[in-house]
Amino acid sequence: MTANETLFDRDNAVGLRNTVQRIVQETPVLDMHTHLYAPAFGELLLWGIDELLTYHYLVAEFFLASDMPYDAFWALDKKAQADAIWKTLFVDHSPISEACRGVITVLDRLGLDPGARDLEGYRAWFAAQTPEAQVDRTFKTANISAAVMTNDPFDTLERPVWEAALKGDPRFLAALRIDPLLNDWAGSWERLKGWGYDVEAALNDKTLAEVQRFLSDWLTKMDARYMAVSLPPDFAFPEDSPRAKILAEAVLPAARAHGVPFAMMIGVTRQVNPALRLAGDGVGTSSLAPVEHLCAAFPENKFMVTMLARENQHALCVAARKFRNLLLFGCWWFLNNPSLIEEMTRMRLELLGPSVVPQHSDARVLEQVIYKWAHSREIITRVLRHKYADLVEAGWRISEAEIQRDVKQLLGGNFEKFVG
Ligand code: RAT
Ligand code: ZN
Repeated sequence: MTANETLFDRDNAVGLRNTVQRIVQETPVLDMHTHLYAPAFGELLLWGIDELLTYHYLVAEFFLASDMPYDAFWALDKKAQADAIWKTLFVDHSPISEACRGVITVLDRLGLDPGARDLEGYRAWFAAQTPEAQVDRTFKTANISAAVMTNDPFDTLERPVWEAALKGDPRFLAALRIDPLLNDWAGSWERLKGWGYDVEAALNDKTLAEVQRFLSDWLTKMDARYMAVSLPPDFAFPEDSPRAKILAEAVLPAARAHGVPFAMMIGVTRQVNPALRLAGDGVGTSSLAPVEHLCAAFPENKFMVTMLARENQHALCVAARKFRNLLLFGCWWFLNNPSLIEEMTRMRLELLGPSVVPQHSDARVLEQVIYKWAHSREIITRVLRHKYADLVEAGWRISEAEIQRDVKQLLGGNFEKFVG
C-alpha cells in the first residue's frame, strides 16, 4: 500500500461500491473449464446463433414447452431445430430461464437488438463473421484472457487434430479429460490396445503401467494444465472397482509425475432420459467421504473439485477448509443460475475467503462466455461489495490495490497458482 493511496472506510461506501464494480469488470478472467476449442480444431469449435439456440440446456427446456415428439425434433437439421426452439422458447413464451436470458445477453453485447426478435437478421450477421475474428471479438467482449478446453483423446473427431500436431493458440489451454477410462474400463481398454498400449481387461501391474504411459503421453502431447473426470453421485473411494484401481495406480501417479491437478466433477447421473440425448443427464447428491479420503491419502496430489448437487455445497466448502491440496471451483451446470451462484459464492467467501475459483463458464458455444461471465461478474460484484462493506463497517480500511489483488486471485490467479 502506498502512503497516499485512497483507503476505503465506513465513510466512503459509495466509492467502495463503484470501485469493486469497476475492478470486477476490468479484470480479465481465465476460464478454467469450457467445452470450447481453438479455431484450428475446425468444426469442433461451435459458434453462432443456431448453435446458441440448440445448446442442450435449451433443448431440455424446449421439450418442456413443446409437444413435438423427441424423434421428430432430432430428425430436423440444426437450423430447423433452432427455428423450433426460437419459436417455442422466445416467441410463444417469455425467455425467462437463465439459459434463455443468456442468448438475449449475447445478442445485446454483440450489438444486435434482441428486442427486435429478428432471427433471420441475427443469422445474416453471424454468417458474415469468420471463426478467428469471432474468437477475438468474443474474448474481448467477455473480457476473458484464456479458456481451458475439455480435450478427450477418446473422441474420434478430436484425436486426429492432436495427432496432426496443431499450432497452439495461447488463448486456448488444454485439459485431459478421461471419463471413458475411469467410468467404462470394460468399454475402453481395447481402444488403448488398438493405439499400441499393451493392456488387457485385467488390471494387473503391466496394464496399470501402460495406462499411466497413455496418460503421460497425452498430458505431454496436449500440454494439459490438468486431468479431469465427471463422476456419478455414487462415486466411492476406496472401493474394489476398476475405477478406484485405475485412479490410485495410474491416474494419480501420472498426475504427480507431471505436477498437474486432478479435477473431479461429481454428481452427474448420465442419461436419466436418453431421449433427450446430450440434454438427458441428471443430478444426485454424493458423499464427501471419497474426496476427503483422496486428499488425505494422496497429499502429494492436487485435487480440484466441483459438485453438481446444491445439497453438497456446504460440505464441500468444509472439506476445502481441511485440505490445502483441494481447490474448489465453479457453479456447475444446473447450479449455474443467479440465485444459486449468489448463494454459493457468498458461502464460499465466508468459509474459504478468497481461496476459491468462484466460477467457470462450461461454455459449449463460443459466444456463451459473453453471457456466462457478464451474469457471473454481476453476482461476484454484489457479493464482494457486501463482504467489503461488512469489513469496513467492522473498522477495516482497504485500498484499491488490495481489491484488485483479491479479484485477480478469484478470476484466475488461484487457478494459475494451483496448476503451477
Ligand atoms: O455443462 C454441460 O454442458 C454438461 O453437458 C457437461 O459437459 C459437463 O459440464 C461436463 O463437463 O461433463
Ligand atoms: Zn463441462
